[in-house]
Amino acid sequence: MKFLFVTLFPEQIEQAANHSIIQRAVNKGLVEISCINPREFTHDVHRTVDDTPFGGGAGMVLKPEPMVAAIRKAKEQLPNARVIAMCPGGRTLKQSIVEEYAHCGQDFIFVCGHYEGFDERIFNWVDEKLSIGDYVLTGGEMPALIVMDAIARFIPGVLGKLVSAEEDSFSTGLLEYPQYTRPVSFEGLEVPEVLRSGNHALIASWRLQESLKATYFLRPDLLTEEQLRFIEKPLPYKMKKSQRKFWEELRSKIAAAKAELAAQAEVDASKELQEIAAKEDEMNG
Ligand code: 4G0
Repeated sequence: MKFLFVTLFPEQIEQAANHSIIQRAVNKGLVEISCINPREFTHDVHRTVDDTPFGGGAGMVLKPEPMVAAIRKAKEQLPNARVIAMCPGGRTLKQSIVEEYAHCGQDFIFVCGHYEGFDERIFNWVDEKLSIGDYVLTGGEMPALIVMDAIARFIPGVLGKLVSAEEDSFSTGLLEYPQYTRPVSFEGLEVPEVLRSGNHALIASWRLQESLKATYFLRPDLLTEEQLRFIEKPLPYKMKKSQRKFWEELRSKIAAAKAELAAQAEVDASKELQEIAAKEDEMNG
């Protein structure tokens, strides 16, 4: 898969491409990375790429002529590419978008901006605006590199043989379950017994329960209606015995975790009261 970056700072891209997994992918010929610098398409002595905004306001705006000339050149080189402009106001990236990109069979042109953004007219040469999250950075290069990295993981051969991006927790739509490696006991903290049992069905069930539990507490917005209903409401009657056991176990896990959180909150509150009392004593001599 080919990735072309339209950027005023190609060194930033080249530097990132010379590291670990992405570099290996490039060396294996699985990924091709190149850059086009809009500054090469300026004609004045100062090689001007930006200017002050019409209507006033702080900051500079990227001029349309060099940007569009660079995008045109990029499209000549990758005629089958999707042209994506990295902007804070774009559609927010998530794993399902990454998967769609990875499987669409197209190459990618990332248009990276700086300053206060692009002249609006360049978007006539762009397929979509994309953001990696609700924050503003000094340039679109890091966001574009993040998008490339996320896509590249899906190209067969980029990750190790035994790892598959398709099996990522996020591709299941849930948060990841806890992982452990040797030693079995570390500073008094034990690896859960079930993971050492060798019972693969039990392990799979434990992992799914842990993923569901973590998602329920931290990102309930990721759960489907059905998953939420199963977790929160008493179980419906028609269900296989093993299935019923799974959800009952999960519900009791969640109840235990909730009780632990509540107990901790109580401890924290009483600590705080003690501290306030101690400070008052101090003040009153
Ligand atoms: C375009 C993307 C590009 C417009 C780019 C800034 C964050 C992201 C840039 C602006 C970026 C992101 C309007 C400030 C360059 N920062 N969240 N900075 N404006 O993906």
